[in-house]
Amino acid sequence: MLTQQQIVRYRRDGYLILSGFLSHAIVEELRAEVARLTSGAARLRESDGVLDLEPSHRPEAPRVRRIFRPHTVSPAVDGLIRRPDILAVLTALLGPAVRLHNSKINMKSGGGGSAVEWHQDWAYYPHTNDDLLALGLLLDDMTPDNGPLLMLGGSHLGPLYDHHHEGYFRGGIDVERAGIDAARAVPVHAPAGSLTVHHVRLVHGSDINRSGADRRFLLYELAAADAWPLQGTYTQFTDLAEFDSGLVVGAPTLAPRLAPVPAIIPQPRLPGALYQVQEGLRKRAFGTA
Ligand SMILES: O=C(O)CCC(=O)C(=O)O
Repeated sequence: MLTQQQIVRYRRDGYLILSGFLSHAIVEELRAEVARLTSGAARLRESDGVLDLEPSHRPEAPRVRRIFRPHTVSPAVDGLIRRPDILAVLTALLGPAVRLHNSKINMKSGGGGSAVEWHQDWAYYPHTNDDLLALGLLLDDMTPDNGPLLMLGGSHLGPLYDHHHEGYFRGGIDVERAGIDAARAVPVHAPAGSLTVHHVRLVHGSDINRSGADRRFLLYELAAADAWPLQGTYTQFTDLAEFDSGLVVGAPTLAPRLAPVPAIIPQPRLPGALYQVQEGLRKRAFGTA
């Protein structure tokens, strides 16, 4: 359960860090799932529907950048988001009905695993209201040198920044041009098993992994059930049954709640998900491997 103080802090800062929320046994179970899901990487020459590979990947030296939608291929990942203690966090922040629309595991391998350039998730998937958040589970400690998540407190209450460059949606913010003081971002330094929560409009990013060990981070993207995705964004579904099957708590609705929120259309877009889209950014805030 979240305290009233934590809820107030989330509304003010746009993020929470819940240190040591889950046990070591659960972290171990999920690490075993990561090992299972990535075990075929050595057979891949290029990314497929489940594994996104680092540019430096070679079949003889496999390097996975991201596991796409692990909740669809791992009962353990799907089950975790439905735990009563996690649902209590979600309903405290999003209301009584919550839908899971995506999940991912960012692998950030030791020795240069990819950075995530500054961005707002909202730029990728605007909805009719902004009661959306990402809930993250640290599968490894986040430390100063392994590319910890960086959160720019309060930025969820500010503007939606430009994520286009040279006529294409590139999914990243030029913080200098936007006048953002990125130096005041708070790094998540917390042990494996900790949870992070960040608001969909919060500016965040993370550097490459400069340590020798992996920094694996499981993220779930969640929405209030009455937030309806705008057409042509990164939230995709085939039909209403599939859309509603994402509900992790509460009842579905056919009545979207319309709020006066800013939006940009993440088009024209290039193929691929975040890392690939951001590769097109000419100016990068973080390093490349
Ligand atoms: O893995 C990270 O450090 C950042 C994750 C993130 O912002 C994303 O995948 O959208």
